[in-house]
Order: sequence, then C-alpha cells, then structure tokens
Amino acid sequence: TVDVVSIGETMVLFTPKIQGRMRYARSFLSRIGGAETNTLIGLAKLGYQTGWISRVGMDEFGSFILSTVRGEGVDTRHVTRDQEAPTGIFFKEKINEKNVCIYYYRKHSATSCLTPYHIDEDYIGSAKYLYITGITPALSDSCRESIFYAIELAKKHDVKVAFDPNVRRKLWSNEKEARRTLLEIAKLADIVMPGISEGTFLFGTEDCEAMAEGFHEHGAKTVVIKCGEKGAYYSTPCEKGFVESYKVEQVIDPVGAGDGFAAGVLSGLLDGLTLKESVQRGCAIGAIVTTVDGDIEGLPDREMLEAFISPTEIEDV
Ligand code: KDG
Repeated sequence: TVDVVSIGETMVLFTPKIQGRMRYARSFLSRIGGAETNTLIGLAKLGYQTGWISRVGMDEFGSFILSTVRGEGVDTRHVTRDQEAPTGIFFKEKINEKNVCIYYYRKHSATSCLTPYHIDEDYIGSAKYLYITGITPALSDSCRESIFYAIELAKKHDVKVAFDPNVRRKLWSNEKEARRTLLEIAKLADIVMPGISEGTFLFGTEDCEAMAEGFHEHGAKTVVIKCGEKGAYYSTPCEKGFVESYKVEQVIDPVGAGDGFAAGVLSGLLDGLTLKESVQRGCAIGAIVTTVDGDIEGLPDREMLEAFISPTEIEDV
C-alpha cells in the first residue's frame, strides 16, 4: 500500500550557470523538476510511502530521473519507458533577479504518450490519496484520459483525490478548454489547492472567499488557496480561516514552493492534524523550499521542519 500516489511528467531541468540571456550560457547545471514528483519527494522525506506513475524515455535523461526520484524514496515501479519518445527537458533562464523564463522541450515526450493502459487499478486502489495537478491533463489527449481514468478508479476504491490546478498557460492551446478541464477535475476532488492567481484565472476574482465559493459551487469540498508570502486561506462547508505565512530571511528560488505546500498539507492530513494545522505545515514547507535553489533540494525532513517551526536557542558552552 502507498499513502499518496501521483501521475505526471518529470523532466531534466537545465539552469545556466550565468545570469542573463541563455544564448550566452556555455555551461548548465542539470537537475530534475516536475510538480508531482516534487510533492511526492516532499512526502517521502517526511517518511510517507509514495508512488509515481509516469513514462520516461529509454534514454539517459530517463535513467537520470528514475534514479533520482527512486533515490529520494519514491516508488517508481509504475513508471514505464518509451522506446521511441524522448524524456522531456526544460530550461530556467534567469535574466535578472526579477525576470525568470521557462522553456519547455516536452512536446511528444514519453510522458505525453501515457495512456489509461499504463494505470494499474490495484495500485491506485491501495493508496490513501491520489494527487493530481493541472499540468498532466494539458500534456496530451491520452494524458487527460489517464487522469480522468485514475480519478474514476480512486472514487471506486474510496481513495481521496487532492488537486492542484497548477495552470501552465504555455501548455494549453485554448484558455476555455483549460478552464473547463480544470474545473471538471476540481469538481471530482476532495481537496483543491490552487495558487491565488490560478483561482483568479478560473473565477475572474482576486478575492479568496469568492474563489473558494466558486470552487464549492463546482463541487469541491475542501479548498485551500495559496497566497504566496501572505499565507493561505482555507474553506470547507463548516469552517474557514486564514493562516499567516512564515517569514524567511531571503527568497532564493520560489519555484517548487507550491508543491512543497501540497506535501505539507497532505502530510498533516495523513497525520490526523486539523485542516488548519495541516495548512500551517504547508506554509512552513513552502517557506523552507524558497530558501534553496532548485525544485526539490529545499524540501525538509521531519527534523528540519521541526527546527524551522520551533527553533530552539543553541546555548554556548
Ligand atoms: O511546480 C514546479 C514545476 O512547475 C516545475 O518543476 C516544472 O513540472 C513542471 C512543469 O510542468 O512546469
């Protein structure tokens, strides 16, 4: 059995060693990045059993991703390899502190060839949560079908569905289609965790309460809205509230904070914490992740998380 299972694409992430336009970069750091594995790795670091369903190429990048994700403690037995389609890659160009561009090379990638055939009913059925993001249904028709099939299996086996809409405009050819698909998944989810700008994209309002209502009207039971450095708003038919964020000395790289946040919320719920306490844990992990460069490198283990939430004075001896 697994605590949380997820389906999605992980790519090799190349970052130029210099700031500025990438055409002038001559050397790159290579790491991995993928919203779903970021969250699964975050959970694995806290001691949960997690499983990843995906497809990578039969190439060196596929091997790199598999050994990294497996090395972080995530079960990769349900990741298949495509003989023809390559593993996706992407680049993060830092033009200056405020201006970062993402370039995807993932069209027709191995993950976009994922189909419902690659999804194992018993595996999904053995989980406590199925974690979905809005990235996977945007990759291809067969990926979208796979997501709806996995949700159907989760419902059949009483597995809770958690959903982060994770809007990536570059991946959708049509905004209307994006909204329709994401709201359809939200409707089927037990818990929805959008960023505030995603709530605005879906409901055309910047007000957390109004967007939470929008999600509730669409059938989502629990809504948690991430408001960046301000904190997070949570809402169910019985309770609502706002949790302040944790302050950090310096934000180094905010990418991956939302995925860390999801790991925190899900881990809290798995530990039997209240929704508010789980959201507080999400805020803590989101904040920690921003202090380290890279998507997964900043995800804390229990000890680091404890030390961040309740720092103890170190006495001089
Ligand atoms: O949440 C971080 C992700 O956006 C990043 O790792 C890349 O998964 C990714 C994507 O598809 O954009």
